Amino acid sequence: MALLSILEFPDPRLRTVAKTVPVVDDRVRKIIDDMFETMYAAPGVGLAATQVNIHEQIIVIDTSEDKTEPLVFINPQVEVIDETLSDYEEGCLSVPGFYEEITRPCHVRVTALNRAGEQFVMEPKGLLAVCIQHELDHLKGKLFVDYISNMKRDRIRKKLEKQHRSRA
Ligand code: QAP
Ligand code: CO
Repeated sequence: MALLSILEFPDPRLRTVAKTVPVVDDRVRKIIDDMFETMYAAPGVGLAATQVNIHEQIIVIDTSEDKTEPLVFINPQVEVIDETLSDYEEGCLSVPGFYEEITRPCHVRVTALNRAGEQFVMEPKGLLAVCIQHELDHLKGKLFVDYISNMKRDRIRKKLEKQHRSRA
């Protein structure tokens, strides 16, 4: 296993649209294992392949309290079941240190492949539903800061750019 480095906003590579995974083989399972290691180490509750500069449709999530419920979503499709909106204070490993209330549909249906390449369906609500929508956005090159005002996003961008300069 290996720790992967996480791209940070406003890195333009975070805007890449991910490709469909053609076949779920050992190459893909190695990426998944490295993504879990990276997410748990952070620590985080969700990570999309885009964030580690791999532009394929792969998401890992674990929203459980004791970090014992790893979920893998390959080539995920999301449909809204209940359009009722709910707010959640979201963060992102690619936007470290910043959190904002984001409004999204509260109940979705997700169809995806698991790490064995088998199709499954889930109908999450609550944090898991939020997390899946957030991670699916990454695969489309979208970030949670795209939903907030330009002024707030610019402020976050400037602070992160300053941190990146002082790190270089
Ligand atoms: C996405 O985010 C998410 O700023 C996953 O300094 C988050 O795991 C979806 C993290 C909330 C729904 C609700 C963020 C770690 C982790 C930070 C994460 C940080 C350290 C974020
Ligand atoms: Co994120």
